[in-house]
Amino acid sequence: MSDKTGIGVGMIGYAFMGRVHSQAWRSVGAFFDLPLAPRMAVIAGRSKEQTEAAAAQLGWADVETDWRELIKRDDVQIVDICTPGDSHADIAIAALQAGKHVICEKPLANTVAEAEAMVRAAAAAPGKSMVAFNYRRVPAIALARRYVEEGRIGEIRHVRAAYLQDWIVDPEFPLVWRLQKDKAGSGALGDIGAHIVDAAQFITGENVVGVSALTETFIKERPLAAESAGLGASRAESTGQVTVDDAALFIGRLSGGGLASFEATRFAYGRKNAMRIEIFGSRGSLAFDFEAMNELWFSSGGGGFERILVTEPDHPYVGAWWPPGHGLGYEHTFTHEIKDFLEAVATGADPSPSFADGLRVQRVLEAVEQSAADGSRYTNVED
Ligand code: SOE
Repeated sequence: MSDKTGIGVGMIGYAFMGRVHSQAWRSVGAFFDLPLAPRMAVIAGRSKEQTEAAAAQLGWADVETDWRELIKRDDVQIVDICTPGDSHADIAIAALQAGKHVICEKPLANTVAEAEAMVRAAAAAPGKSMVAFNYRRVPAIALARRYVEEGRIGEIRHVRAAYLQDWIVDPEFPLVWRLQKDKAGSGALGDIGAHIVDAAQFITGENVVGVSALTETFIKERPLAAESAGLGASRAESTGQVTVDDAALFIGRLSGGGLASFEATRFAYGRKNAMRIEIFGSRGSLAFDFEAMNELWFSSGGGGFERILVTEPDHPYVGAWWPPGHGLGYEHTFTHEIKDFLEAVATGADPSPSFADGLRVQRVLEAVEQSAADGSRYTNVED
């Protein structure tokens, strides 16, 4: 008989993030020795039929079609928010005020104002809260953080970060919610740019304190997704305006005096999920590419970079899984963040990254949008 204390989980959303979070809730207890045993009590979605199918496929015991009913339930102590950003604030604040613990997908919110309200609610609530920047839990990125903390990199001079995808290069790709500002808040900037801003701040321990930015929307009109096009809609009626950025490029200063460059684009044809970061310091450098996520490259200056295969038992999180050399994947990073969240809930510690960390990222995103909008630092090159 397990002596673990059970804790009920209610998840809202069942698309990509819902599926990968479900994998984390299912697997965490099998690989990590935790004081709490999560029970996958209920999943919520608007469509009863689709939510019931998701519950059966993903392992949830019950369903709700209104998130407000989910957060009222006595069998839910943790609320896991896997919805588009336009609902993060409403759900998280209501769940915290109902005394629940909350883990919320990134970006924390669609605006700084929403993120500030979430931080206030978290500070006033008994429950614990975390924003799900899962790349902090890639063993190689956690090892990079360790190297910086150990002083192996020295003073940070440069951060070069890029998050390159190509899933919307086809102009016929439909106008999904991620391409609509009212739902997503922004485009590549908030979706994948948020990850590299957080990763840069996490690894270096410093903040981005100022930016100068360019954004662009390459394809400005797209076909509406079939269900929203309407029967018999003509081509003209069945398209919609893209209201977010397709790409955001920005440079910035770091709180320690270094310089940073960031690229977030969904038009890097051939790059599928290339989240890359390089840290150049006064004593050493680091390089990481998620498309080779079990490797970290380190240089202490002399003979260039050495490859570290981050699969040793003393590397962050790795010891819970497989023998050296067998490697981990994208889904393991979510199991790691759920493990850390459950440990924090069990011990009363504050989970990291906190909602305040999420607000810090939101402030950078807002500064990028302001800079790109007024173009104040952009100088035309005369012919
Ligand atoms: C974008 O398509 C996306 O799903 C992001 O929303 C996730 O945060 C990232 O981990 C993978 O790509």
